[in-house]
Amino acid sequence: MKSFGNRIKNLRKKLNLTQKYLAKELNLSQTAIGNYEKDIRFPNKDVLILFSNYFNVSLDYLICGSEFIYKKEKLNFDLESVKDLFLNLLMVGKSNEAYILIRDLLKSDIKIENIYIDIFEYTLKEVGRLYELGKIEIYKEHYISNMVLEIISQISPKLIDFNNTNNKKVLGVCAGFDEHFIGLKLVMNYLKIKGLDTYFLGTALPTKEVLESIKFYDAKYILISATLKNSLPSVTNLVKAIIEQDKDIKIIVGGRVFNERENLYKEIKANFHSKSIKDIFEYISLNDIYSK
Ligand code: B12
Repeated sequence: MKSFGNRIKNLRKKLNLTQKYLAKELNLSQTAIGNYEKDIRFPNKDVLILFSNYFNVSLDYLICGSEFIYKKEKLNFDLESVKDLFLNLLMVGKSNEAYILIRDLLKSDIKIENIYIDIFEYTLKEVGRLYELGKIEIYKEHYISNMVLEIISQISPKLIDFNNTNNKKVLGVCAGFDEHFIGLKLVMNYLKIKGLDTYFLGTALPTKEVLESIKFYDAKYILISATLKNSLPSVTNLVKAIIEQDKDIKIIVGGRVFNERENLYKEIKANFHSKSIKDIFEYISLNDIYSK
């Protein structure tokens, strides 16, 4: 039978929380959480109640590992309806409610990676589509894009699991003066959830700085994003400079410019391109089986 420490650790991992984050939420020290999880110490009654309320599990389950795990009915969500609810809340300016919805989802069975793909990615793309069709005002597109970014950063402490990094270092940068960084940020955060060591460098970075950052962070992969058509020369030059400095690094390109022309990435000598966030992770995990 699993120990008390195992049960606490599993409950924490299920919510994608770090020990540090949980300690802060419960006003305990990170060392105390670590000691409970390793069964070095056993909590007193008050701390047991704290765990029981926080994870919504019975004391019976915590102490004896009994069958009846959840105290109250578990939160149940249907992703299809939730994604539209999230978008609609943002459409009418209710960002607090949208945030609370995501916080509740994090306590359900839905995986955080699905929240990224089915809710955040869906919302941003839908807003972009509606904007291009002239069906929503520019201020709404700006507001919603910014709120999604804010919600992503509010939940991001839960993403970092220091025990889960596999040391594949991945840099991400936008091409030239392209300010469309949301797509790349989404990709980078997803990779972070999957345990990769990510470094998001943002926009408008001179080539020399990108090259230095590759050495400094000892990057094995670099992701370059380009949305504007006139960003292509910058990506081409950057890819060339990177290959001259480091033949082993894998260069992955993406964004609208590459989505519109399937084999463009090969023409500029990058190793890989995909529109799908999951494919990018798969490529990195399996290393080069898709490339060339
Ligand atoms: C939001 C937005 C903005 C925001 C950007 C906010 C930000 N910080 O990112 C702001 C307001 C800054 C902006 C500015 C401009 N924009 Co704008 N913008 C958009 C809009 C509405 C949505 C883009 C978006 O966020 N999509 C959602 C994300 C999730 O999708 P994505 O970027 O494609 O990313 C996905 C994939 O492509 C992939 N991906 C992305 N990057 C990478 C990288 C790698 C390595 C990989 C593997 C994958 C990958 O993963 C993502 C996940 O799904 C689009 C319209 C649209 N439908 O796209 C116009 C659009 C891109 N913008 C456009 C234009 C013209 C501009 C401006 C010139 C407008 C102006 N006159 O000022 C400026 C340019 C500023 C600059 N120097 O870059 C045009 C581009 C036309 C073109 N092809 O050149 C578009 C298409 C609108 C249009 N039809 O006119 N914009």
